[in-house]
Amino acid sequence: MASVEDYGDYETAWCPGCGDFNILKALKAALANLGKSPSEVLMVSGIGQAGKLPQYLNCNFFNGLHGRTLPPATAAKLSNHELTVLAVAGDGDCYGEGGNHLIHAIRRNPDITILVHDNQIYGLTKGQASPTSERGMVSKIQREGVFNNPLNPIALAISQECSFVSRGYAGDVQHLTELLIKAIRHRGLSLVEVLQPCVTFNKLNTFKWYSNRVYKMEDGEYPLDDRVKAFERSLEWGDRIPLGIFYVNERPVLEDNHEVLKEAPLIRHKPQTEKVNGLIDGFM
Ligand SMILES: Cc1ncc(C[n+]2csc(CCOP(=O)(O)OP(=O)(O)O)c2C)c(N)n1
Repeated sequence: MASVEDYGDYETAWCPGCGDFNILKALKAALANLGKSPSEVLMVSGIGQAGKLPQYLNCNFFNGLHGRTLPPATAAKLSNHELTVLAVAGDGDCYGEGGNHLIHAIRRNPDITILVHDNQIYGLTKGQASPTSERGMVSKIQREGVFNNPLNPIALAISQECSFVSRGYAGDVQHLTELLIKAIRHRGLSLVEVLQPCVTFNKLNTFKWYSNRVYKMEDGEYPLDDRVKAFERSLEWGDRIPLGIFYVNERPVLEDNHEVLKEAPLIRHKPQTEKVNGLIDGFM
């Protein structure tokens, strides 16, 4: 049995009041609820305030380059598919620098969960607009307001038949915990997009702004494998912002396609030195 305490309680470098605290809280609660012990869990992150999250959890973690969260997470899952692998990223990290990796991870469908702290700003580098910043939002750099269209990550993920697509809110820990439990349990790539107010640099999308808009969709409002219905719902943004599971698409996961992984995780296979040397000799 695992408990929230097993995941530790560390001092953080986040600003007081940051939405990240509640995401950490929800994640610990979800992992404990699933009975996952820290040794069974691997967190992978890139760079950013969101990317620091694994450093505040007592479990295995790998901290890589900005935007490169998904490739090492996928590689780790293929090396030891018995691990519960979570990739943690900010909106800049996952949708900007790492946007290309997101698209290809969706195609490959490894059994990992992507947890995106979407504060609609680059937090660590002090408040430049990100791919999800609203048009017209004034930032320290975009003095006349953002010109570009924001990315809709939920619509993007559904359009590419991502295996599990959901949205939570850092202002509702209970709901986010439930979402994370379902996402981690789901076999296949699970996107958990979390609306996460940045209290220091995003003065537009505040806790109050979100709390006045978000509402929870009920599971079963429409069949969750109905891509067109899910897509319609994903376009809802403004006065009302839906939270919950948008789309579930059961499809083969990356690990299942590799014969060699059926015997045992790669890390338990004996090195086949002779065979490898033979292959190398063949190229000489
Ligand atoms: C390739 C690369 N580009 C830019 C940077 C500079 N950089 C570090 S963190 C960051 C922004 C992080 O924003 P986000 O991913 O949204 O996470 P947050 O800090 O808001 O949680 C940037 C631009 C970098 N380290 N590497």
